[in-house]
Amino acid sequence: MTAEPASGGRRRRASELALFGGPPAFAEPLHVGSPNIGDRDRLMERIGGLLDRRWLTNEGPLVREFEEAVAAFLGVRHCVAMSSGTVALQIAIRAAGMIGETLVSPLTFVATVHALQWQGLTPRFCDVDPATHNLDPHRVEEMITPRTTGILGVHLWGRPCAIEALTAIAERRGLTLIFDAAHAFGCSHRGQMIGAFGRAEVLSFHATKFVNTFEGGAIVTNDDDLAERARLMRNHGFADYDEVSCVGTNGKMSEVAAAMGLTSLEARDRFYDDNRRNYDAYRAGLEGIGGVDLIAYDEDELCNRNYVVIEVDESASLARDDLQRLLWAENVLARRYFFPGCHRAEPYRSLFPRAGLELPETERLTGRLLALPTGTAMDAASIDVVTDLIRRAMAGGPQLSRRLQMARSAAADISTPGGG
Ligand code: T4K
Repeated sequence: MTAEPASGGRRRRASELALFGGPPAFAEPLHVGSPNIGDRDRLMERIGGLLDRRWLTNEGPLVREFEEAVAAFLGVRHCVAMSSGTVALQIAIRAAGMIGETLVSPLTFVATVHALQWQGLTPRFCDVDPATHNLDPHRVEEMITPRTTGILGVHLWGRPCAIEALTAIAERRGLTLIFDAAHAFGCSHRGQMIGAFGRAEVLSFHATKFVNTFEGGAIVTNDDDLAERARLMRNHGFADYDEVSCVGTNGKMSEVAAAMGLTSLEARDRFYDDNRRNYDAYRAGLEGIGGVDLIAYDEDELCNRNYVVIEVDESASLARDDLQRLLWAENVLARRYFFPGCHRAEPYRSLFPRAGLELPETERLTGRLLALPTGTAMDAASIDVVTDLIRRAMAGGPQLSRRLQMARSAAADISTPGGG
């Protein structure tokens, strides 16, 4: 499936924008995170097989095959598949024996931080490097106290953290280092696939991810003991029939999820290619628009480019939120990932009301970032329309800003009791 521009790709004047009453540029919504889907026949064949076997979950053959395929692809000894990336994070934290205070980036999906809190740890928000959007190792070093026991790095947008610097800090200061690699499946760092760094890395195979299992996740690690503990914990602690060896939960991946995972994995070359094509089309289309910067990926590394993210800075003639409003009216459902930052989400906002003061880069970025639709559902023609909308919006300048302001006031008026 590809997106269908409703305007037939025709360039539109500012007065024709949907926000001001024109028809939307796209008849159907374009989603950030629209799933990448592999070969349907192969998927149906696998689903037929699991139904015939009557083996639906609990370490079935498809899950084992998926785990082996992921471990081989990443060049890592163990892959322990889970029901979601969130559960995989929770189990990784517990299986690594983490307790106490852990330094974590606030510029991430809230699941990263919730996993620490859920396990009874205390997240300590540490600012990011504005160039990479990942933990700034200098800030990490400065924030370590006698209570610090771990670091949870996030390879945001699939761009690797400062892995060497964080590893050196963790070793020197005796901290446990794990990575949230939810965005980074299929990405490499210095020629080595993400997955083998730190004590463990956690993948997400959610529907919106590069490779998906509908819902799913995994812990990948070269640590034999950690992998063994994680396997027990994901299945209620069962070491054998009737033998429970530790506290556990239900974090198992189902067979139908693994069927989707194997089928997605087989299609990964197409996913890489489509995302690369989309990214290049965005880069060409956004070229030269003042105040709008597309985040860059390292051309020397393997990269899934599953997130196309722009930074809209103060020099742009429209603010990020106005641009988003304008795009939504056109059915381009751009997302403000990860606004407003985890430190401003509950319970962290109440627990750490002053956290923002120590997070200037995060605060700045959460006001600027906008994720645009990509993935196999997008095509270059639709991206041309999207980038043209952005170009027009930015060229509309103060006049467009005023019209947006008027549109906002009118909306507020309507929602006010007694308003017109
Ligand atoms: N760590 C990081 C860094 C993460 O980004 C995530 C998840 C996790 C950990 C946790 O992993 P999981 O437990 O989820 O495996 C979405 C995803 O639900 C979430 O998995 C993902 N990160 C996050 C970045 O995006 P929301 O709250 O934005 O979901 P929602 O419902 O708004 O959907 C996202 C977009 O995808 C929408 O534009 C609609 C579109 N979509 C979604 C689904 C499910 C589709 O087009 N088709 C679909 O089937 O969190």
